[in-house]
Amino acid sequence: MNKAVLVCRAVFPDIVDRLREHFEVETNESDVVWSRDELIAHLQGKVGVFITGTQPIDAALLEACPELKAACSMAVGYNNIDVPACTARRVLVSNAPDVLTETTADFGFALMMAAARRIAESEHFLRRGEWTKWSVEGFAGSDVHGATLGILGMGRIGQAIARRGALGFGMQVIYHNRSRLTAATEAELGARYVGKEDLLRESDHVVIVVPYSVASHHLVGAPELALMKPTATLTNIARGGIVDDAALARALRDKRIAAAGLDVFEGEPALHPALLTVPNVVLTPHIASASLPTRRAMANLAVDNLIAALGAGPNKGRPPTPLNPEVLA
Ligand code: 8YV
Repeated sequence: MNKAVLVCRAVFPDIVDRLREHFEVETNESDVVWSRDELIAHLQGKVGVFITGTQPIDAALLEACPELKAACSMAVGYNNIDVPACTARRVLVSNAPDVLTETTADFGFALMMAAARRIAESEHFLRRGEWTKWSVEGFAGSDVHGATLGILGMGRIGQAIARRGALGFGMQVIYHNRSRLTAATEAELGARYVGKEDLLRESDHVVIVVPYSVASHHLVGAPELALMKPTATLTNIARGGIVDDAALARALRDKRIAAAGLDVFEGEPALHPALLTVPNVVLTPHIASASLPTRRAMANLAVDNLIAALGAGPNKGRPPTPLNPEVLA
């Protein structure tokens, strides 16, 4: 009998068919968001699982699913996966880097521009039928071109945003990251390394692209917002929990900062209710990587990893983007 694998969420049928060439596949066509217990129940008898960025793959789940050998995610962020616990049980895990970098950077830039130029706020005004006359200061926001762009987190997506800012919009790019880029990369990007506090003080537009971890929880809260210029914007396309949403809603209400763009939220898909009451924030439902070609590329990469990790296909035993390649040894 073929090995059995599980696909946790509804995924492009033709991409799931690639798994059917090698395995018996259980899908979730109605796209139910399973609870942990439901996920564990569906995983019984499965050696592999296709996951997204939200299913928790941790020690307790592995304990309850002893046959599992591979968990392959279509997300680049993997804070839902306990990699050491997987390694300890010799479960191969993979994420989906690179394929979403440019699409996600496009979106981060768009969200930052929408916040700076008050696009969502003015559209809501128009839809409410409140536009009765043009006015000199109506929805006057801040400029993006020539402004100082502060990037918190300078991985692949941060660097792609830096290029857009420096090359496309003549921005001065500053960044803060756990590790500093090489001088050559800094020169190529036109980016200057600064401390976190200096970044918050100097930036006209702050964009957050750090991975979520205990260390980045509430990386930006009330004390950090207090350092920012009152004309500045804050954009978060990384993960909910990196920004203290309650503190941000207060800062937006009090005009401590001018505007924000948020694609990710603490406890999403729930939102902090105060965010819905402030007009100067653009809110989107975690869609930064959501172009059709990119979502397909992400799903295909997860499938490539799963097929190879389970010893099938042309790359058998050599998944392209493993997080714990040591389990393959
Ligand atoms: C995904 C993301 O849409 O890749 C990530 O880390 O946050 C998004 O691009 C989502 O997590 C896919 O599961």
